[in-house]
This record gives sequence, C-alpha cells and structure tokens, in this order.
Amino acid sequence: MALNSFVRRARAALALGLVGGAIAMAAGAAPAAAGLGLACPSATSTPFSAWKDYANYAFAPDGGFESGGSGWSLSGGARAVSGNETYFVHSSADKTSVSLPKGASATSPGMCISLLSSKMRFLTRGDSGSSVKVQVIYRGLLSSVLGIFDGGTISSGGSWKPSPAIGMLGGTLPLFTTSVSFRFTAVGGNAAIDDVYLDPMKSS
Ligand SMILES: [Ca+2]
Repeated sequence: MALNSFVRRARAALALGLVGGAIAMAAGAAPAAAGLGLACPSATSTPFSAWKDYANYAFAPDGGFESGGSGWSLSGGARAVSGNETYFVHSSADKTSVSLPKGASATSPGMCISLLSSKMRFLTRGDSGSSVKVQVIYRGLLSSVLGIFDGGTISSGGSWKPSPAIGMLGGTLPLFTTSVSFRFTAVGGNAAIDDVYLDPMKSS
C-alpha cells in the first residue's frame, strides 16, 4: 500500500522532468546525498551490543540531544531536558534527553541514506501506557517528501530501554530517496527519547 504510494510519487517526479538528475543520483549510489549538505555519519559503533545486536550504527545528528536538539524540529512542547538515558549508550558524559509530552513530536535532521539501509534504534521511557510513534520520512531531490513510512508504535512505558530495531523498507527504499529523517510522537501519555541511531549500511 505505502509502497504503491511511493511508486506513484516517483512516477510524478518523472513527469516533472527530474529524470536526468534523479537517475544520476540513484545510480551514484551510496551515500547518495553526500554533496547536498546532509549529515552522512559513518557507522562505526555497536551501541546495542549489550542487547546482542552487533550491527554497526551511526549516531543521528545530535542524536543524544546534548546540544539541545540542534537541527531537530521540536513541536507540541517537546524539549531537551536534563537527565540522560540511564544506559549511557552514547557516552557516559551525556546529560540530556528529549521530553515528549503526550502529542508532542521531535523530527530529526535529514541523514543521507544508502540503498541498503536497514534499520534504526533509540532509547525511550515514559508514563505507564505511553508509546512513541515512529515515522520515517523519505526525501528526494530538493527535500521533496517522497513518502512517510510508518515505523511502528513502540511501547515507552516505564524506565529507559532500547527500542526494537525498526526496519526502513530495507532494499526497497522509495525510488530516488536521497535522505531520511525520523519523527517521534508521544501517544497515550508523556514519553522521552534519547540516543537515536541509524544503521545506514546493512551490516547484519
Ligand atoms: Ca543524551
């Protein structure tokens, strides 16, 4: 269903005459958007190894909110607050996370993505019964939105814990995707997130 929507949008892009540049971008590969001012971090750490996930991940731009959510879009009362997630997955020196009051959302800056991108993870906590809805926003040339993928709704109730790995269509990214950002929205209660990681190259 969602994929059909992506295909329709991709066809619309073709009709708009973006063919040459877009094909060059798609063929040019991975990381496709390195020249567009996007963050293209290297996947050089295994932050979730304590949970038997040995994949290499890249840290999202200010993914631990130690700079107050620099580059992030915070809305509905979302804000950086004192108090890090308690596993200190990114660094034992970290001190900040993002509070998401019920209905609030935090959207990450764009990150470039390879055609083999596989998954992302983060840490969360929240009120009993709260969850964090994850959406993956795919963008093409000129930041046009190619599609928004429902990454699932992750239970956040209780103390800090890692989310499950959230897949991002694996090898079937929307045609012409050059970057991806993530939107986290608290539903059912107040929640918080910290330490957002992307596995930009399928590694396990
Ligand atoms: Ca943090």
